[in-house]
Amino acid sequence: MHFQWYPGHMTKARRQMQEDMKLIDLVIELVDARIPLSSRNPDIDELGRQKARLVLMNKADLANEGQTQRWAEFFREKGYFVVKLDARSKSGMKAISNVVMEACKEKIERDRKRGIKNRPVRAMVVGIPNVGKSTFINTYAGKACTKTGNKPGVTKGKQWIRLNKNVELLDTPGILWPKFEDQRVGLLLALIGSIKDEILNIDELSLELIQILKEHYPGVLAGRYGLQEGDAPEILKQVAENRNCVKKGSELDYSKAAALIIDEFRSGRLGKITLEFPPDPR
Ligand SMILES: Nc1nc2c(ncn2[C@@H]2O[C@H](COP(=O)(O)OP(=O)(O)OP(=O)(O)O)[C@@H](O)[C@H]2O)c(=O)[nH]1
Ligand SMILES: [Mg+2]
Repeated sequence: MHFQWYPGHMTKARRQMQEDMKLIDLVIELVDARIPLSSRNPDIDELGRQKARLVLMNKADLANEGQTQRWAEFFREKGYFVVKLDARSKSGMKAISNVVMEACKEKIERDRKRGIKNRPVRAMVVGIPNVGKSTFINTYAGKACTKTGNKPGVTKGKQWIRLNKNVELLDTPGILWPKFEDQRVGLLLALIGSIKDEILNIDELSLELIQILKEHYPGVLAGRYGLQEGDAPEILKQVAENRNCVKKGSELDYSKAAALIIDEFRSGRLGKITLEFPPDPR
């Protein structure tokens, strides 16, 4: 399967982000907890160097908890602050405020030594499309937030959202395009729904998903669809049979079965499933 993307957007977004970086202390990077590496654009490390870094493992409600834990440790070892998150839920937000202050401790200390008091930390949210940036900003900022408007002396036209007395957020999140010279990365992005389904071969995609499920989550497919976990095409056939996916003339409709499995994975109906695993032995 071959995936493609739109490099024109990439250059523009990157330039914009480079400018925005000059205004902030902290990069809040959202990744998808189901594919924590494939859902990040590694350029952010270059763009955000010398900034405090917070990785939010979003959609953690859909990911395997043990794997999310292991990924969190993976990122922490690399020097990022990490919070697991369901951006739709308000409950994780208090923890984030604390971690933001912790991540920006050095900046706050620097300010203090220079006699600057109570200058809010400025942060920017970044991440690939559909990772939950807008949801996060809405939940975190809530209704109580006030746009602080243009700040004279900073950059014209920048809107800041005042989260509380300590933190201001740039109100437009930075979009990072995923990188997929690596076809495996493209595949994983397609499975979580970050690439338009129209350009994908849904049957092939479902076979890849079945393969991962069979290997890392044995019994999940058997339990959900009442089948024997043989080879992937055989599993797809059984799903088509058991879920009555048929075309006119009672021929099996593999594409319908494929779409069904992928949809049930994406919506969490197959359970909490991580598709990518941290590099060290499990
Ligand atoms: N299950 C789950 N769904 C989430 C979570 N966060 C966001 N979503 C859903 O993911 C979808 C995309 O969320 P957005 O906030 O629009 O993502 P975005 O990063 O702003 O996307 P773009 O603006 O396209 O770059 C929406 O349907 C959200 O409801 C989460 O933590 N868990
Ligand atoms: Mg958005």
